[in-house]
Amino acid sequence: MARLVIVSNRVAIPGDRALKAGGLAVALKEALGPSGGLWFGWSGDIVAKPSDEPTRASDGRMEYATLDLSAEEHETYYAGFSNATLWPLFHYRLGLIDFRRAQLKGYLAVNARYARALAGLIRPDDTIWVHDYHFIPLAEMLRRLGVRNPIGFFLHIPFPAPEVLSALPGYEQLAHALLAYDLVGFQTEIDRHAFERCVIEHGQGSLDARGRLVSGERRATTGVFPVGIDVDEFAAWAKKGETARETRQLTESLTGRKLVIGVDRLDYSKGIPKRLEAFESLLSTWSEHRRKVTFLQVTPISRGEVAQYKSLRKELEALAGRINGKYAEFDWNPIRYLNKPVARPTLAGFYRHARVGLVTPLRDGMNLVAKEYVAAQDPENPGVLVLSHLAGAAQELDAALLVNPFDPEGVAEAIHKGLVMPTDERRDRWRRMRTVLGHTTQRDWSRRFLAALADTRTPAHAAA
Ligand code: GDG
Repeated sequence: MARLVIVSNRVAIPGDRALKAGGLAVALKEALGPSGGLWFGWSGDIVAKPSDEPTRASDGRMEYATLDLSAEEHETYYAGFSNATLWPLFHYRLGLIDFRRAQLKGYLAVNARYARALAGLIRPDDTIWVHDYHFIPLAEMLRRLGVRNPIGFFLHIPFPAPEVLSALPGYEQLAHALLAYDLVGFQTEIDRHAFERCVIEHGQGSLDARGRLVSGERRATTGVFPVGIDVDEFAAWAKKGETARETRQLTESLTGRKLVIGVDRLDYSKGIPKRLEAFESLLSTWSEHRRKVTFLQVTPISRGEVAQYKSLRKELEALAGRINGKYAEFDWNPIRYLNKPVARPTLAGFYRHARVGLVTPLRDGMNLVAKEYVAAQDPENPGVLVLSHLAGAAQELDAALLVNPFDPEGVAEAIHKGLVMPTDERRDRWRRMRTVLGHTTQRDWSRRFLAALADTRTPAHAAA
């Protein structure tokens, strides 16, 4: 069987605890673990003189090959261009972009270094699957080094509309670089269509009779592959987690109050400040919920070295403090704001106990928390998902209470509706969502992507 080579910024080497709170690592590890293969990316270490020779490791099933970064590479490629330009741009936050030419140069240089190291590891029958915005130019660079293997790319985050992408200096090269992949996959049809429009409207390529994007020698197929979760495993964790020590401690501490839960990496795309405002609006408009509801927001620190993330952290601390100051009583605090990560099986137990799951990103590729919350519910007494219509997950989970995350009063109204919703309606909405989740599990996601990638090399497909 052909070997699968995965490329992603961080590699989930066994025992690496730093990676637990992130959608990409979660999606890849569980979906691709059983098939084995080679996982290539950054080690997570910053060193004075990084070697161009990857460090190898193996756990018997998967092999791992990692490179270190220099402080300058980390600053330009990772914190700079990837996370202070591409991330805000692709999440439609033009005002947060901090573009610098030196960062773009560093991004291209790291991609070139990775391509050289990876080319040395590739076997003729390998299939290469590259993940996310850190590696947009990687296939183009691998092709220049003579790599002819099938190479697929999956974007975990949204792809912006052409009008937004064009704010990026040099956006034409970036869009064109994606055409060097055989298959470019997106979370939703909205993202796939935005990419197609970018390529066509900015003159980078055109559609052929098979719907591929063509430019000179390049022929890229595009597709939609919504990331899913392992629903049964998550449901089993949640059931077990119901009686786990931490869940018992949580429920005892609530003394009969209803729980509203939010779980997100500390990231401005997740809309956490607006969500806290929404909870404040709930307490001010529906005073019957005061003392009766507790909001638990679990927010592990993420990308703490990037300026915009530091200021968000301060903003959230001030906001949670202010709202608690305004409404707390000696025996009740409306908001419990945690910066610590919580173990996944424990999270599952917490989700199951929460009457309302609040998932209100301002823009999100998919959002796995929304799916995990649904999977974790008790079928007889399920909670209510309040979901931003700007999350990719809303394309599938349309039986949630869909909200506009920029409208705290609207979100407050949905929380209220969730808190008072009759059991029949909760069950009905939950069943519809649970059915959808069963159609796009994590394993289906990788299987469908890899089958589509293999398909791009069949003679029928290759003939234009
Ligand atoms: C990117 C895209 C897309 C969170 N807190 C803790 C914790 N988590 C876990 C959640 C979930 C994952 O992290 C977060 O996944 P999301 O999908 O919500 O978000 P991103 O990290 O931004 O992921 C996103 C995803 O890639 C996959 O394609 O859905 O749109 O932005 O699994 O449970 N896990 C633990 N403790 C925590 O405190 N253990």
